[in-house]
Amino acid sequence: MRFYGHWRSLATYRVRVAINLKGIDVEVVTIDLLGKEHLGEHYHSINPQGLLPALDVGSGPALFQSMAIVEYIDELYPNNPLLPSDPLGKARVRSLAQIIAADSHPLMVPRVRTYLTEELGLDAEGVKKWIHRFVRPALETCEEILTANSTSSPYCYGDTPGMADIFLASHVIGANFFACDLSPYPRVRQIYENCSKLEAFSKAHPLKQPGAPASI
Ligand SMILES: N[C@@H](CCC(=O)N[C@@H](CS)C(=O)NCC(=O)O)C(=O)O
Repeated sequence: MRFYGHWRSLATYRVRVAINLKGIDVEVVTIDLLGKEHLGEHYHSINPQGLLPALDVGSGPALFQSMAIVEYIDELYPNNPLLPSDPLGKARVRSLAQIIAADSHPLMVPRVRTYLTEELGLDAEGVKKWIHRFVRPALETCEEILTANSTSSPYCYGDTPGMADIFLASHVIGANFFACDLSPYPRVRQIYENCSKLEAFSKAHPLKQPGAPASI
């Protein structure tokens, strides 16, 4: 399988963690997000949406959308399951992941930030304010849900890391990139710290990828 991504992409990070948790080998291809390579003709032929990541599975069109890719990998490689086996557990994990993937992350992606600065004239402080405005509600909701679920489990659901943890971790990393104060979210921070102790998560961190700066 050929995996298209970029160090700066949080959605790429999610799939990278899933690949690491499953212990599978993929060919990694970097698409230069900062140089706008994802908007070029070559990448359009791989993912017509022009977004990272994408996974070429060797037959038919590549897969895109991190959640679909993570679930595909999970079904293909049943070791270290990323979703619970029961329908209710699955729905709970997907709900939490969607809070991040569908309702918060899309408001902080490069195309939105570019529009805010280039079309609406916001400066860096204005963009940061915007991002905090939309990152925080997801953190607040996750904190509330995860505290109500259980505070004894090391991860979002149960005793092993799964898809909810992957998406939550991507959001914490994004919040850190934009200097969002995480102190009001102790349960979220605790789960993120637990995940970060695992090599699958730590070695997938955006700032540990080739081409990434030491800090942002
Ligand atoms: N919902 C998509 C999000 C994909 C997405 O927005 N990716 C970002 C990087 S994290 C991207 O390619 N952005 C390009 C842009 O905004 O121009 C997923 O989960 O895969």
